[in-house]
Amino acid sequence: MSALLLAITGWEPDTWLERFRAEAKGREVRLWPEIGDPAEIDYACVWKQPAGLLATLPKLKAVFSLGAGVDHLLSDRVLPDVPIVRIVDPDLTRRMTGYVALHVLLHQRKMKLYERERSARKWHDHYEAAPDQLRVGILGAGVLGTAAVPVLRQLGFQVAGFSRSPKTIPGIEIFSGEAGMNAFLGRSDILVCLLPLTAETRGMLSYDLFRRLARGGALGGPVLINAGRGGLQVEADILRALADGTLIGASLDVFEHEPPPQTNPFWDHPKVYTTPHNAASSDPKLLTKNVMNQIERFERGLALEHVVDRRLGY
Ligand code: NDP
Ligand code: OXD
Repeated sequence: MSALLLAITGWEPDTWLERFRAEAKGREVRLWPEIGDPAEIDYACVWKQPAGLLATLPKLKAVFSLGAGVDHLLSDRVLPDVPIVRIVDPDLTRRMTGYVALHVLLHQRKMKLYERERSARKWHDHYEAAPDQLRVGILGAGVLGTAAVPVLRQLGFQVAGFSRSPKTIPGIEIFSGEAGMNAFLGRSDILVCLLPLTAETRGMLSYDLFRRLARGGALGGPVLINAGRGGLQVEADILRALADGTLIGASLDVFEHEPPPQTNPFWDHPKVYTTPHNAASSDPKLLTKNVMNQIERFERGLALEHVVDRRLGY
């Protein structure tokens, strides 16, 4: 018997179960907590799985995160020593590109101001900085960050990126290292964060970092867009920076606590757009095939793709 286990919390599991059953070609698909005999499970596909669960599966060959991020998975202290694979998929990537372009434009086009004026029935065309006057900085120039670059450039924005290791991406400057970080932040009017949450990146979006962003840019001050993880941001620092003008606006798709408590000030902050961690949602109708293709490759003796480096945490 060879079975695939789905262990999903925080998302509705029914469509995943239905899709995996349709795609799994004869393999039994089980949904946690109905795991049956643990020794029959070869593969686990997870989103925020219960801690300790994976270590109880003695024949496990690989674990698949049902999203691009794996912080939820790696926070389990007792993981078995098998490959951990994350989602890299054109659908998810396009969704994130759409989110990034949308939010960069919302800030460039002063949509908060127009929303306020609309509710006061005020008709006034304000000066808007042209895209080519604005410098977007992609903090985390990985799969998702890099994909947004050509779209932003097509819209006219000046774009640069930052990655942990030095790399080249044709047509844009990629910064890395501590000196690179200062230069990168100092040329960013709109900071788009698409970092993974790791021991190194936790709390990186702090007041100290916001202070190092570009001053005197065409928007009148810098803007933060975070679609990485809530643990990257220090929310008290974002509030302080918005209050004293260190930031003039923000778009937050992710939060320190999700869902944020009803008392969280971002719910109705006049300078902030919030969304419920859906910048790039995983679509079970498309991503189940992605995971099954990987399993087929693996069973044909080919290497799994997009395997996570546990030491780096992403
Ligand atoms: P990648 O692994 O492809 O890219 C991560 C990027 O971050 C890389 O450029 C990497 O550098 C850089 N990085 C990692 N650690 C550091 C560090 N300490 N300092 C500076 N840069 C660093 O991931 P993806 O692009 O696929 O996804 C990024 C994140 O987006 C996910 O981890 C997840 O948290 C989030 N996400 C959010 C979603 C949402 O709906 N809000 C949906 C999907 C993902 P290097 O290139 O050198 O490795
Ligand atoms: C992901 C997410 O990591 O949806 O894919 O957050």
